[in-house]
Amino acid sequence: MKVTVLSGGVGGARFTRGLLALLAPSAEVTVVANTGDDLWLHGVRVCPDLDTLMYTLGGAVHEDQGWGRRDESRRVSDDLAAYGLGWEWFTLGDLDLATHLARTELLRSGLPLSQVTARLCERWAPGVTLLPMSDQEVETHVRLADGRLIHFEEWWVRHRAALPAVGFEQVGLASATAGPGVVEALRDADVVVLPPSNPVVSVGTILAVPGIRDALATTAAPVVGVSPVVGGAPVRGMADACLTAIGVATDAAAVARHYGRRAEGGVLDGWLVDDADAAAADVLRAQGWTVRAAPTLMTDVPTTAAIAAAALGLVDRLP
Ligand code: GDP
Ligand code: FO1
Ligand code: CA
Repeated sequence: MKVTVLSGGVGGARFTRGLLALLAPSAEVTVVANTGDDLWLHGVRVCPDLDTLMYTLGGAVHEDQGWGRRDESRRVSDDLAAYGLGWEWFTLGDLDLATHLARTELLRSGLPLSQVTARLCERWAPGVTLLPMSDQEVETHVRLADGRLIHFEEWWVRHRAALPAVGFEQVGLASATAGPGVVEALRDADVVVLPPSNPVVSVGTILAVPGIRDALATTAAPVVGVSPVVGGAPVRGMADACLTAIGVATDAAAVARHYGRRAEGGVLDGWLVDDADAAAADVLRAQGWTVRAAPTLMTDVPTTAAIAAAALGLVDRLP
């Protein structure tokens, strides 16, 4: 079975880990990763969601943080701070820095990000084909209510998304194309999954890359999603601030409508919500949606495998 997942960082990576536990070794899983969080720092290219996916699926992630490496240290970061360089609120760990140095060296040698990612994955063996959404640089910036435009990571990490935002701009999007293998991975999949990732700055950014939304709308594969909002709130992080910035309510039904049903020009065929949102499921079902309510808190790998099974199970319920 070929499954293609559109993923941000922590949520998408944890979901994919469960999906692999459910399907391996028979399935071929391709993950199309958001690269809108990416940035240049100290002259190295940092790709947060690609790295969270690679580390999580490669067994090296700092589990509690959800990003960066286990057994990390910060000697270099602290010493850079002594020079007054970098962002004191954004730590590049010593081991993590090796990944950024390797990636930057390979990029400087002329390899596109997709080939660089494949090369880094030779070490980590994530068990999936990990594809950047684009080989071109696309960086999410946040349009603040006061008119300023700041990089997503500054808004998210420094300000914890507390500065009122009125929108997001993917700088570089106009000249970006879908990365190698991405459209094929959507076209040739047996199922496409939108995991519990940030619907605005992760999945939304991927869908904004020219060619990707069309591939999703036209693929023969059923497309199922898992709500990243439970009981009217994000499970972790500040996706509510992202949804509010674009005028979408933070609830499981509103996020589904934001993605849209494929029969109405959207991207979803089925939607999995948490048991806490059974009422939202009823509302959507009454409007023709194929929806299921189940436990969706990814507390451990077996639980997440069951969530992945519930999501894939939506395919059997499609009209
Ligand atoms: P990020 O890049 O680290 O922000 O990770 P993602 O883009 O993958 O987004 C994480 C999103 O998934 C957040 O909006 C969370 O609310 C949601 N999420 C995280 N953990 C869970 C979970 O266990 N269950 C569900 N349903 N959603 C989750
Ligand atoms: N998140 C933080 O909250 N604090 C950090 O200092 C931090 C450093 C960092 C370094 C490399 C990297 O790949 C990710 C890092 N993150 C950090 C996570 C970052 O916020 C991610 O983009 C999240 O997934 C948010 O989208
Ligand atoms: Ca992210």
